[in-house]
Amino acid sequence: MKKTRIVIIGAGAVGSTTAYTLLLRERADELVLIDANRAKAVGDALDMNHGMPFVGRTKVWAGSYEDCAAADLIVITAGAAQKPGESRIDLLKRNVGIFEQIVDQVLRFNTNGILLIASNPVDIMSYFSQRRSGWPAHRVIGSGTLLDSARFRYLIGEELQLDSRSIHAHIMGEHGDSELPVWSTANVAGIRLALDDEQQDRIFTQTRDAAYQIIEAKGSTYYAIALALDRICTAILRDEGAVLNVSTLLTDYCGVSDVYLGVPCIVDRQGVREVLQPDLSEQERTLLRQSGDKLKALIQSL
Ligand code: 6V0
Repeated sequence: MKKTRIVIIGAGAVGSTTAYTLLLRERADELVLIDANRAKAVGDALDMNHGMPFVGRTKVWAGSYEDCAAADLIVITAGAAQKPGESRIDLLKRNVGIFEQIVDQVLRFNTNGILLIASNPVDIMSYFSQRRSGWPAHRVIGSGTLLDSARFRYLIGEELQLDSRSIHAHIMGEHGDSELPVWSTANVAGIRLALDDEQQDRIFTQTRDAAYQIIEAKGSTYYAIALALDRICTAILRDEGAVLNVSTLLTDYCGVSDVYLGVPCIVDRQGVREVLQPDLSEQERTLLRQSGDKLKALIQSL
């Protein structure tokens, strides 16, 4: 039996927490950590290996790009992160430079895996990685608005005193300031949510601005994104056909084309098997187009 291998490039706060989450949940046979700061990757691998008697079978090591050869999934969490007051877009130029090197290195050793991008601005970094790699878009996936949708569902759950897993609600568009809440389809058991305008505004504002609040408080966000990345990895490795709000290349989607945005997708062993188009309201379609236009303008400015 072929061993399942996940390579994580960037063993910073997000990368190492993701590795630890995958380890605890025994998602892969092999986890490889790669970082420009090799000592950090070596230290993390050692630290996690010392926990093996408590968790079991996963092999973890600090590796090199050659290890990408046998990888089923390559998760990129490397690069600059937001500082207090910075938007995700402020990271663009720095992270494009870093991604040029990383994607080229991966391509030397792997041509048929799946790239899962988390570094910000995640939609543009995913678009860039797809273009640079030349891989089919279904195999280059961004974490998109999966985390934002989880924040949204959590906050709605708190408001209605319901388990967030029973809330069906989506954030779509950019993982960032132009994202939009899809209230028109949000439901519990097929019943529309009983939330007034004030509640909706407050919940969406808190969702959209959550990262700013956490970064102000403790410097970076990593637990929830690690769980979101674990969710995507699992959907892929177990061929689940799960519907997740990941970032994917859009073609004539509510009038949006040639840009990556977070939308509901069916995710399985192929990566994004199908892009789903919910029945959005006219206002939501307009907001989605505006989100796409914003990112396209930024891509053109590169
Ligand atoms: P961090 O803790 O600074 O870690 C970044 C890591 O990348 C460091 O260990 C660096 O050494 C490493 N690195 C830098 N350049 C390279 C390179 N060329 N090759 C290999 N490794 C390199 O940042 P943190 O982990 O907090 O954030 C990483 C990225 O994830 C940032 O761009 C964040 O904005 C982004 N996030 C994305 C989220 C999402 O929902 N998609 C959520 C949270 C953070």
